[in-house]
Amino acid sequence: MTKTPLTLLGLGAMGAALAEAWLAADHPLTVWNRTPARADPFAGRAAVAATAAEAVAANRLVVLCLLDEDSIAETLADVDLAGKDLVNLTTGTPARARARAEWARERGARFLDGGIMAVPPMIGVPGSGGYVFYSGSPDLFEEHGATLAVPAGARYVGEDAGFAALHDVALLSGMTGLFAGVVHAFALIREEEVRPTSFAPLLADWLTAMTPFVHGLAERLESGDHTTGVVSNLAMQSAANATLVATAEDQGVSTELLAPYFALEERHVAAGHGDEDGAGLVDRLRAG
Ligand code: FVH
Repeated sequence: MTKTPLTLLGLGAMGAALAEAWLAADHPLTVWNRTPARADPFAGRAAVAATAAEAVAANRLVVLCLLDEDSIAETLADVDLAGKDLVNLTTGTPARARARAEWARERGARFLDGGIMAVPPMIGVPGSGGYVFYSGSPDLFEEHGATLAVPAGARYVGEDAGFAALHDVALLSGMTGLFAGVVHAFALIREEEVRPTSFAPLLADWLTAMTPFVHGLAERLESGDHTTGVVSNLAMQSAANATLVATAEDQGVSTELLAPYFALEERHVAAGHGDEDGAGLVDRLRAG
């Protein structure tokens, strides 16, 4: 079967991993990188373009994996995009993705934005769990979905070009809260005779056991009823906050990672919503 040829702009850690995956699947590939030496490992296996314009001209399907939005603007400033299918895998905000989609449309290109939920070693590895959120032109995704799914699973989340970034950033934000809790937990045991490697499986198992609460919370958000089905309500949770704070202080650990969440929780309880759970906090957070 003929494999779709494509162009990849950006051969950083992620770009290089993407390039290897497409080459392994026998897709004819044209690559370009601002610093030419980074393209050296691909010479002879991919066409190495001297300029971004030359790389874009080579194929209809053009994938970008650059550092940030400024690098896209710099790279594509004077490049002819008419008739191109532009796929942006550079991490950015939903607003930037929507603006870039409009910018591409004005230049005669179809546009798809992507949010990569993987790190480079997961790329091109079946079963790694890595995937990419895509949003934007449904026609582009329909036509090139199979090619885009070569490095990692492809999940289309809607025609609004901002949705891929929205999903990406929402998942990363959830992960950030998890990281904060993990850092605090290890800080508590740090000066004690508890080995971090013995504690780690306990923490990982506990977090895994707790994670399914997101489903009940989501159901309450959709129904608008924030109390039905609540197992451990905010009144109970916030009553335990004092114990968590006192333990942190006794252990010589700053409460700076816990304090903002506790403040939000206690504000919501004080407003008379102690019988709710995190679903109520979601709406309070939005209300400011
Ligand atoms: N690596 C990761 O774990 C994450 C996983 C999730 C998704 N991210 C995003 O992927 C984008 C690229 O990330 P990366 O890991 O490839 O990043 P670097 O290795 O730092 O490579 C950056 C490339 O961008 C080029 N570049 C930077 N500035 C410019 C510019 N002004 N004009 C043109 N190109 C530019 C850089 O070129 P060079 O420094 O070699 O010349 C690299 O090719 C990113 O959005 C992550 O958030 C990765």
